[in-house]
Amino acid sequence: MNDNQRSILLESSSRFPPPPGVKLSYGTSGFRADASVLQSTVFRVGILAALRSLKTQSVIGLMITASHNKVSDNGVKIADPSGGMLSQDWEPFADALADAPDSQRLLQLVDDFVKKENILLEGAQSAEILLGRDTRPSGESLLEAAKQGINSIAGAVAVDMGVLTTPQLHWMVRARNKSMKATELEYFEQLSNSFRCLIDLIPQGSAVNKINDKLIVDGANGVGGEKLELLNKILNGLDIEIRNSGKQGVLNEGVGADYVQKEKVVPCKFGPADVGIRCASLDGDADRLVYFSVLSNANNKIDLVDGDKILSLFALFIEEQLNTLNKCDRDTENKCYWPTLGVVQTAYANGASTDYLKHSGLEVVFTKTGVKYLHEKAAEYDIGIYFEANGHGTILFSEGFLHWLDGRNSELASTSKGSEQQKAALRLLAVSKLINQAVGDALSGLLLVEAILQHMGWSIHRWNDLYHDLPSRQLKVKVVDRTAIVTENAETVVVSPPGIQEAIDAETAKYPRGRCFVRPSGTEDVVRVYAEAATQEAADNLANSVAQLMDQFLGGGT
Ligand code: NG1
Ligand code: ZN
Repeated sequence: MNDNQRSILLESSSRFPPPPGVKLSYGTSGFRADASVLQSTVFRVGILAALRSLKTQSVIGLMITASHNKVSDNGVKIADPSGGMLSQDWEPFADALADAPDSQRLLQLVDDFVKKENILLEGAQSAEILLGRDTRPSGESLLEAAKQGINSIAGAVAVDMGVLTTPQLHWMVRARNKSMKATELEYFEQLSNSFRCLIDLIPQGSAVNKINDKLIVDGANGVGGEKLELLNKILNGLDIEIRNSGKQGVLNEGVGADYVQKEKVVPCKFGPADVGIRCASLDGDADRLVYFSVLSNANNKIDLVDGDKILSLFALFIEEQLNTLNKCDRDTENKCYWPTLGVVQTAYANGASTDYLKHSGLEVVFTKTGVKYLHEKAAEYDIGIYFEANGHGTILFSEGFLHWLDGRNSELASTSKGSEQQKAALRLLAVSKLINQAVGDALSGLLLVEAILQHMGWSIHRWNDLYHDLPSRQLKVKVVDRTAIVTENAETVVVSPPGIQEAIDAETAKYPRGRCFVRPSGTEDVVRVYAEAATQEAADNLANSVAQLMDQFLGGGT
């Protein structure tokens, strides 16, 4: 590092001293904390993003959001060149940078790291970072801190893309690195064109009951509602009413996908007048989506249609199209190609969904919680479908399969244009364009759900009847040090501290169809307890008694 670069870094970092006593780690979804302590962290992530762009010689993304957390929190995460999450082998450097106690130590870390990674500084190469933020009031000044971090690395340029959903920013990074246009307009056009394509391919005779034509969307008072309003203007074929779009009401307070999924009650501004209507809820940065319908005579209770059921709907549709496409007759026998198809879940997936998917003949695999793990696993298949129960997920198509599919479609277009086989090929191609290949995206997921429901002629109730969820309960427990819990086997087994797993097993064994696991959250300072059992009361009891065990073993926090 030359003297000039050294003095720029020293000078700029001295303007962003780390708050004393705050130690952060790059968790399931970047750094998250109360917004008031994040200036220094975000500045340093700006430096990290610039180095990542120099190293990969690609466009990198930096998103400022704390998703479903309360409005006073914020966070920052990096989008890698593919549009996915930051490569895991850079996470320890991210942690070290964030926790460097002063400018000198920060400088030393950067110096050592660029040597180790052979990154050329001093402006010999250029770097470009796309910046986005959600609607949180703290976003603007944090974005400024990120810019200053980026600008303190010679040759790095920050491009402010404004207020975006998290998946929009990831999509833009991916598009830019494929030399495609990457504005919001292009994003909206890709979604609306591929949605239209799926609607135009709906078989004659599929008709959703008139009453179910309308969809009401809860925008979590965040960026998703705002963007859906824009997208809705260029869509046709959907009747969408948007509530909690952020003009009044507080972000994520009594609204949003996380609230609806965890509490299983209606969000604000929904109530008895909505009984029977198809409803959906986005989270604060619009990378999660759940559906629900309001139950009659049941105080704000809902029938939840969660990420597991969205996954099941997508998997059914994809399988149906593959079967149609590969309906071999004598002429085409040698043209059949069965892509590998895998479904990826976490331990939070409802046990009934896993049973359903397996009975449908699908390959189901499990990973640790956190999109980065699910995404990585799904990418091992020609078609990988992943979802967290909380509504975060997408479908990944391998380049090889898409290449084959494109060729097969052209062939069918010349030999049997308009045949069922060709339509199936076109549908799969449209799905690959509609669904966000970079990361889970509530807006594109919503359009795919809507297109499939219309294709099947299904109401939300018919969809929800695919299988019946086992009753479950999730609790958060404050403990002195959540990192004391160490897990294995996709987080289903606690290996340390000793004795905990045995105690959980003994509790679980008391309940028919009981299943329970605990893990430290990657985004909040809590231990999460998940329990499932044959009845709601049993699931509640199991969760409560395991929460007490956490207290006993780990000591209650403040
Ligand atoms: P943590 O806080 O690590 O449980 C939560 C979600 C994850 C994921 C991340 C990122 C649950 C139980 N956990 O992680 O699935 O979505 O947030 O937003 O929903
Ligand atoms: Zn989110």
